[in-house]
Amino acid sequence: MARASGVSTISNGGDGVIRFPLSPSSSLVIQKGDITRWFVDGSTDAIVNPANERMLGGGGADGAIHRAAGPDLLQACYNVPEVRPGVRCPTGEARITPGFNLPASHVIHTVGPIYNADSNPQASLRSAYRNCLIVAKDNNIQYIAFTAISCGVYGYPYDEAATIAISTVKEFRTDFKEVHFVLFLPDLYNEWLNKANEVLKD
Ligand code: AR6
Repeated sequence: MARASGVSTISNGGDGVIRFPLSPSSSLVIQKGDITRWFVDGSTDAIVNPANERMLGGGGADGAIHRAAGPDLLQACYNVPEVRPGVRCPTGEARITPGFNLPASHVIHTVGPIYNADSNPQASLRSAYRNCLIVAKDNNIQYIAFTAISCGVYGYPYDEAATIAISTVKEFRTDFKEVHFVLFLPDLYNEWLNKANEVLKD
């Protein structure tokens, strides 16, 4: 099992589940796995969907989340008003819907930057994480789980994405009981653990 070092961590004995304290009342949890199966209490928990601006499903995690949530999620997405033709959620923003058949109670949809097409991918990625956390707070979410936004189809380099993801979560260190990263790929999981050790050491 991967081991974190450098900051105080607790493993709960699960498969690669590593916990980093963010504050006396809040933890960052990094784990391997499938985000569609993640939940904590089914009422104050949310998973983050790395969507596209249309917000009507797609491939990658977005496709998996829609399949697991069922057709009501697509209907709820249609009901999110367009801000301009074909755009329900501009890059860097976030929208919330129920989770329907998912074990988690809510889905927060966000759109990360397409790394090679965005004029400032760092700012857009930070904005995506930040707006998810703001929307979560506004909806009394206590537990939130992210994938690695933009690190699949959208081509964001893992190293830079991990630094932005973890440093943005750190800004909200007292606002949630737990912030999770549920990572499918071993390379991403290892990158996130390394960066959590670096970014959370002071
Ligand atoms: N659980 C956890 N992580 C997953 C899962 C899963 N079930 N499935 C994929 N990942 P991506 P993006 C990881 O491509 O780069 C869609 O078509 C995956 O390994 O889902 O933001 C949307 O509709 C990767 O590390 O999102 C958009 O058009 C991470 O999730 C576009 O892709 C994100 O990869 C968004 O691209």
